[in-house]
Amino acid sequence: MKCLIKYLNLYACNKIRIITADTESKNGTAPTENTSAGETGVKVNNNKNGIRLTATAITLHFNPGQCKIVSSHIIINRINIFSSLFFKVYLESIFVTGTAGAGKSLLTSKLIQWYKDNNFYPISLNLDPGVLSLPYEPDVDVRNYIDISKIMSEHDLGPNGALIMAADLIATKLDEIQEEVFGLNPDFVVVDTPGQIELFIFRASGPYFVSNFQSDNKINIFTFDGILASSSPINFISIALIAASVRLRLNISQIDVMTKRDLVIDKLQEIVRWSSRSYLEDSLQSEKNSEYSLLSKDLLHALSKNKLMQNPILVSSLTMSGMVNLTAALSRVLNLGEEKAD
Ligand SMILES: Nc1nc2c(ncn2[C@@H]2O[C@H](COP(=O)(O)OP(=O)(O)OP(=O)(O)O)[C@@H](O)[C@H]2O)c(=O)[nH]1
Ligand SMILES: [Mg+2]
Repeated sequence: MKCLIKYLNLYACNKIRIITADTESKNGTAPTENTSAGETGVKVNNNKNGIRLTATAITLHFNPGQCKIVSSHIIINRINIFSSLFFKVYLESIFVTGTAGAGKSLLTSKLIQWYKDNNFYPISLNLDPGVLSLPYEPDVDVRNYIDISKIMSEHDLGPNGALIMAADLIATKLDEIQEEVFGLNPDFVVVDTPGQIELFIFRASGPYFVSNFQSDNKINIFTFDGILASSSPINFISIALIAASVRLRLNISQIDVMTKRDLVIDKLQEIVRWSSRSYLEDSLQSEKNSEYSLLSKDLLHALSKNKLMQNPILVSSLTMSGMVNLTAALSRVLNLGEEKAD
């Protein structure tokens, strides 16, 4: 065992050095030997996958003239003994989908934060080639492989054409992205998907990526935009229809989430009541437009009959309310470990 730990220590230190060098050269701050110092420590932990080593690297950069530390950073990497010995990678993936502006990216960042706070090692993967700014720093970023402005100029396309082409190209970058994810060896990866849901879900590339991404477990969180979904029962049913289409297209386990809980506090009671089918049907009945009302009731009936209707978990990425319910539901599907109490 001692020998094994010694070998893994070396393996972990080497791996962390590669990650440090990579991060620094990407940031354009690769220091020379005499202006930097670092230390790597390795700790042994037990988890459900067996023994896991946590390697922590602390790097310091000096300004030699002023004898001053100009920057420092800590890199943590977890290495599973099983993955290093048998090359079996234990990886669980959480895809975050939903209509434009529903809150996918903010939820991705808060999920990463929540899991880090609870001693997991999650990483974020941004799959939106067109996004300009994100509320988190992605660990793996599709924009490093697909450049929208280059596509526009090289193929003489407008922004929409370039986005369609970029969405189609995502599948061709699967191997490189997968390798980058494996290189970080996370407990799980949270995947933030493109805003234009029709480009990701209804074209071939997105479902291809999801089904061919190598992972022990996969789940999709479908986000209902809380403001749109709560504005009327008909809107709620319309978004539930999109959620059902996504479930059929991706063909993996799905949890439905209603975002922006903090912005619909005054409607919470009503939304919760919609989880009762008969109450929702009564609410649809009282809609002014009787044609829409009838159609919505038929759709609700079809969704319920085929078990395609879920009660979405209400979550606020701003206040974090509902996050425990969401992570507990994820735990049940992914078996990530003990659930935390509220
Ligand atoms: N108050 C509040 N605002 C939220 C919440 N979730 C998202 N937002 C806001 O809603 C807007 C859209 O959020 P994003 O996370 O960018 O949504 P998205 O689905 O990633 O958007 P696209 O990728 O462009 O489709 C931002 O201004 C967020 O700050 C929430 O739970 N509460
Ligand atoms: Mg986004």
